[in-house]
Amino acid sequence: MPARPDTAVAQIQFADLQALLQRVFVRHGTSEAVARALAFNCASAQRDGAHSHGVFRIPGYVSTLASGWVDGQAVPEVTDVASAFVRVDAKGGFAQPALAAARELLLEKARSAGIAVLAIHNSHHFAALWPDVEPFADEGLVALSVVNSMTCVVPHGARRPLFGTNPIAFAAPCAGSDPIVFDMATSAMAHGDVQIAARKGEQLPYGIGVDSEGQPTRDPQKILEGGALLPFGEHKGSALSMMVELLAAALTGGNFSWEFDWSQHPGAKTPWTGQLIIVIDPSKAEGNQFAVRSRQLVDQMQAVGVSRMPGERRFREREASAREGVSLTAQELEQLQALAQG
Ligand code: NDP
Ligand code: PYC
Repeated sequence: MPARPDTAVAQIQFADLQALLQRVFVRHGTSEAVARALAFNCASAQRDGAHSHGVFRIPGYVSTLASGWVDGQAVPEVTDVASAFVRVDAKGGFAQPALAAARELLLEKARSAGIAVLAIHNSHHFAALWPDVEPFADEGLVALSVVNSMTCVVPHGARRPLFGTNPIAFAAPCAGSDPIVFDMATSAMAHGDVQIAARKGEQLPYGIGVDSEGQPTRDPQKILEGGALLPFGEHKGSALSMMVELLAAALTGGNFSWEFDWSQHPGAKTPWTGQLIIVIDPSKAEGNQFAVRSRQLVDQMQAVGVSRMPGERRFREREASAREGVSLTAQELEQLQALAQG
């Protein structure tokens, strides 16, 4: 039978997608707890149209688990270090279950001290970062997170790649609306989007990456095969990427983006690094008016012409998914069903 074209769209309810992904993860070697955390993250990204970190990532998770590079059964070890500092050793497993294991303690500390830090190390993060911070804003808190990834970005002014694509995610409550959330790679483009462009045979704008000779290229394949990405905004994005390496690796005890060697694990795709999350309780701030002040800021931004807030596209896609089901291609759905069984 000819393969179904990859353009046919399938709709699936969010809960069903989550359950299907959970079966895929368990079938390929994770514990139920790890599967739950990863499936929620991945299904949420697909639901919100964050396609570079939705079901597109599943083959990478599966090949990584098969390679023995990540421990899908790891049980994170949480340490209560100080009044506002929690440390988690993810034990070579994924970062999301490490966050889940420490979340209650982190919340308790943030509410009592006004601020708390969660430092995760010995962890693999292969996902969008906003699902890690947005739930804190839903509870009235402000959250900032950074994670470093794998060497593929040339620091501004350098000749060779060193940094990862190193995203920064931020979430804050806003009175009368969804929280304010942004989540952005500090590279000119996320590695996942370069892969998607290569798969589609599309050219990129200049300024995204270089080829193996360090020459500017618009060809995503050349960036992926021996080339590298550039930071966004030249020295400014480069400085932010450096900050992410410091906070996510040096401060947590995790690997810098260049410090791990996965060459003995063919199929390994998940960076083995660290993640930092800072949670602030704005009820401690002067006047306890943070969410109202957020609203005023958004209103003023809109008054001067901002027609699209960061996070707004995702919230719109989320509403559409709730009405019509989460979209993926028929081929992706068939692949997930096969992976859940075989
Ligand atoms: P984008 O450039 O697509 O978006 C970055 C942010 O800007 C989002 O919050 C987005 O909101 C917002 N935005 C986009 N366009 C506009 C606009 N025109 N006006 C106002 N706001 C806008 O994200 P990236 O490609 O940089 O990152 C994609 C994902 O990759 C992230 O989720 C990131 O966490 C993930 N990633 C993960 C890594 C890891 O190691 N785990 C490494 C690198 C990236 P909206 O969401 O509504 O579109
Ligand atoms: O898209 O750059 C990326 C990325 C790296 C690790 C996970 N996603």
